[in-house]
Amino acid sequence: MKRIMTVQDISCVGKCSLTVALPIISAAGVECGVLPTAVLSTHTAFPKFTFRDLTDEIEPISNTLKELDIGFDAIYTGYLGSERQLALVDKFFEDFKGENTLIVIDPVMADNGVLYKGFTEKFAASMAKLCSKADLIIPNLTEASFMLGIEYNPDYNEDYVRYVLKKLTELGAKRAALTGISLKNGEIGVYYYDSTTDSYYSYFNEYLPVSYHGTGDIYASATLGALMRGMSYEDSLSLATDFTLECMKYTLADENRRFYGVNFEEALPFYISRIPMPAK
Ligand code: PXL
Repeated sequence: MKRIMTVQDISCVGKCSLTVALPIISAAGVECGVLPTAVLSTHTAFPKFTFRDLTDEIEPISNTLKELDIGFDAIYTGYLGSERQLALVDKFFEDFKGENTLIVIDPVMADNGVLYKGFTEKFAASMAKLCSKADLIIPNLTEASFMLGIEYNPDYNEDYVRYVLKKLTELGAKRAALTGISLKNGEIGVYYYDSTTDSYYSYFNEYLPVSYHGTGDIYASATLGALMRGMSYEDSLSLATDFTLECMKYTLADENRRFYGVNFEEALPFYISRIPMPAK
């Protein structure tokens, strides 16, 4: 069985970061180690929240795992809260990157043209540097724009999306997938570029005129789970697109839905049904 390590915060309530990565990656049949970078009462879209930084724990935890000779088939990072954390995660990559260890970075920091609370353009530039180490990065167009230091352009066309993807891989990441891309009315999905083969791939599904928190984390977790189960990059990204849509449909159908996250739990059987089963 594959084992991965995911490095991101844990928000006690809010359905994002570790509270979605752990169940989704486990549902894929992959052991999910967790390195919590901070504990928050909720994610930062709530009107108030506590924030306990755990940066000082990262090094002792990684040193001890290293001494125990514990390795990982992938390292997946999500929401990281400071430049110091980026530096420690960089060191974590160096310490744990084996020949076949996949590095997947979701550079969580912005959406709809604006940075989330607490993030700066300087942080975005440092995140871009970390992304140079990745086998796959999964930003949205806002995050990609901040990392490239270009203006966010919501009126994009296909040529522009391809240009951004190429620029992202020129930062050093082998592959880049842009999420939330819509080139036709009524459709939304992913556009992907693999610099190792100089090839593009895109996949779209139904656009729903709603926006829910945490779907980026769900998307990245579902992609990683599928990749670890031997699915191709293209198939993993497509499955994550379909799964995220299912999560949103279950949420819309629930008259008691929470305002802060999606009903991903109800869509897990759909996700599992599309993952190749292991041999016994
Ligand atoms: O979903 C991304 C995310 C993760 N973790 C925390 C957040 C956010 C987005 O706002 O606040 C703490």
